[in-house]
Amino acid sequence: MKTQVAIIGAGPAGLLLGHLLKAEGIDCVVVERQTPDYVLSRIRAGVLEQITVSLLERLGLDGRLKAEGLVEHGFNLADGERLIRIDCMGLTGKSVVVYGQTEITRDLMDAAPSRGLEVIYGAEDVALHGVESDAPAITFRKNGAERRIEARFIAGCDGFHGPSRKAIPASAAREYERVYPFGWLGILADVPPCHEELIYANHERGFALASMRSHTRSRYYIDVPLTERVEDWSDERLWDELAVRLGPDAAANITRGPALEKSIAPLRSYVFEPMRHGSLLLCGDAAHIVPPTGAKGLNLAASDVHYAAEALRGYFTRADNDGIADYSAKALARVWKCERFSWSLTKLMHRFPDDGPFERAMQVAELDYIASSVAAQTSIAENYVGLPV
Ligand code: RFL
Ligand code: PHB
Repeated sequence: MKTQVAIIGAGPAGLLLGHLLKAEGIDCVVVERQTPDYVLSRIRAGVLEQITVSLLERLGLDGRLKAEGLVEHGFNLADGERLIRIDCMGLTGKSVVVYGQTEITRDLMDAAPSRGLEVIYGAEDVALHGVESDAPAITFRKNGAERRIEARFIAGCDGFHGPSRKAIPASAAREYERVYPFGWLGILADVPPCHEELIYANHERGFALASMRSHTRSRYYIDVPLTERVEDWSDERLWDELAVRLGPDAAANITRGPALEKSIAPLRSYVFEPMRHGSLLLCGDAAHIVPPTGAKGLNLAASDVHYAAEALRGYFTRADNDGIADYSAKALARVWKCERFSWSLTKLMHRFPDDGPFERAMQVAELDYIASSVAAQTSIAENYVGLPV
């Protein structure tokens, strides 16, 4: 089989790229290891920047997002009993939208057949070939049969553990990594949110986040040591901990309910350079990971895909190779700024096991400064709603 772009991974990055290319008349195929149900069962991001919303809008796939997404004009940083509101709309004129990654993926998946986007699920042992040539290929097994797709480009949208990044020789690459000494334990429940806006809390017992998916579905997180196991956290224990960490006002409004999902995700900062090698372009978590504190992972995947789609459009419709040549530098410039923001918000809002009184004093001083400075709040708001693409 031959196509113009072979896309590995049907997460948000792969599906968005597939739809954008199809909309430009560029031939592509998406190859995914898992089943559609498995992909949809992963509970992840919830906060969308304008770039992510506008890509769905451009594709005409924003119907449900417009109807069901919650527009958030601000969010809150809690420190003990103090709540610092970051008025994103007032400070930047922009907002974010709460709409689950699961729902975006579902919308993109559901629209694929009618847009002629072929997605091959259940592809085993996907391997990349000839990425340094102008005629790369991918091979895989599906229902026991060997398959091969020849393409002009491969888009590696296969997340942090996929094979794409590994197809780039170490001698041509550089990795940057920071692993954090805790993970986030998340709970999803069909209960109304405790607050109309998100609350990120730094409490002496640790971090907590109150988020949501709708007026009737809440998503909460606390940070836990990496040695912790989900089985040790009954719903009741987790609700008790959230009530303490989020502070008395939020606690008074928490509605408890049985967990629809509960899981622990490790926190990591990671960047792989370059994001293009020969005919292989990396997009999303395949090239970088941010700790979830800034709500940037999915949105960075969207901005990568935007740059990649532009570059591929230039190549196929105008025989212009400049976009492909510039893709890595352009994407990485934005990636590093989002890495910085996610890292700094993580440092500000978590109690690290090695931190002493000095580090805590620095957090308090920074939170005091943020509480009293419009400039500091504007800087946070500008990053949170999304830097320009
Ligand atoms: P994905 O979503 O991991 O999709 C990659 C796809 O590739 C497939 N794959 C393969 N396919 C074929 N062959 C192979 N060998 C393959 N190996 C893997 C996988 O099955 C999968 O379907 O990466 P993508 O598309 O780059 O999307 C990135 C986002 O998923 C991620 O950055 C966000 O979820 C991060 N994130 C958040 N981002 C935000 O923007 N806002 C948030 O509020 C937010 N909250 C979060 C988050 C991530 C979290 N976790 C669990 C890591 C909260 C959490 C808890
Ligand atoms: C979520 O709702 O899952 C969520 C929201 C904000 C974050 C991370 C995760 O920073």
